Amino acid sequence: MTKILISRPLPDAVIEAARGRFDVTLRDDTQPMTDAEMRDALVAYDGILPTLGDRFSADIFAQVPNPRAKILANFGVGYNHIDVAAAKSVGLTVTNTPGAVTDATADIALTLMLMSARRAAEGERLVRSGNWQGWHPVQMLGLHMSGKILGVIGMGRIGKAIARRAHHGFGMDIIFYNRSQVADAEVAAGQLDTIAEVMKAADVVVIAVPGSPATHHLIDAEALAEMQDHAHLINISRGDVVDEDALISALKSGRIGGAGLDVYENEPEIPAALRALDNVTLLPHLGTAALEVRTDMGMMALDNLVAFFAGEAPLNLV
Ligand code: 8YV
Repeated sequence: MTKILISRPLPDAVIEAARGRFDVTLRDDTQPMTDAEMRDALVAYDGILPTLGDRFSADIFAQVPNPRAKILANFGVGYNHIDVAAAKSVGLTVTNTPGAVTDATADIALTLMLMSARRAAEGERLVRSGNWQGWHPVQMLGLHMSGKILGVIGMGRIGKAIARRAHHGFGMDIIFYNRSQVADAEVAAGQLDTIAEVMKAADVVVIAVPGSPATHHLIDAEALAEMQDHAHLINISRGDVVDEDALISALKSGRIGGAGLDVYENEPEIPAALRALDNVTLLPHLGTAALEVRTDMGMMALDNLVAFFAGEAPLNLV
């Protein structure tokens, strides 16, 4: 029977379905795999279902040039933790789980947009502190989000789902930057030529590009400097797409209105300087954290494994 390693505990339904198809080893640890575990897994299993944080780097593959494993069926759409070119060079196929994550990730973007614009986390901290003195007309005034301009950086599946929600739910006008021309943005939306133009014009900017070496620090000090001083930056993609130090400076100096983050440069380490700021909302990478979504992601990863071992092309090749 085909031997599969699942690198983290997953929803029961996924494990059960996996056990019906494969000889499954479940790694009962919520922490990322160590280098040694990754090397051993490549030698001992036919397929691996890894996820965020399992850093299958070029180094790992260089140390296992003839792996028994033939597929890494990633749990999650983002696969920046896998060096795909190096994986392919030693004969591995890599798949991911797009589609399954889209709506939930867009929902978290909207959560952060509202939390940041309306100072929800700061307000919650105030209530919990016991120091709230009661309502008054000019207390904790935030940015009224309805009808404002949303700038989306990266108009892929998730960017479009965010734009739909913002436009139809909050009457926001949508502008966006995308590396290639987007023929169908699904809502009325203006594609601008540069990131700088979007940063300058938007009241809220959402980052929705995939993490990769090409998007590392795509949003740097220069890009942040284009933003209006009342504007908010939201990141639901990968932490290193935004230069975290530059963002901290922009927030500290009040250069921008606020930020909402679900992802960080060195998860789970969050700089103390960021945690100390009131004008930033910090979520612990909750993008897809709902049981049915995580189940769908697991089932999609399994479908990719099943297709691969049946000799078919998996639907979600990367
Ligand atoms: C996942 C995500 O839950 O799918 C992704 O890429 O960012 C998350 O929502 C997590 O990263 C596991 O892949």
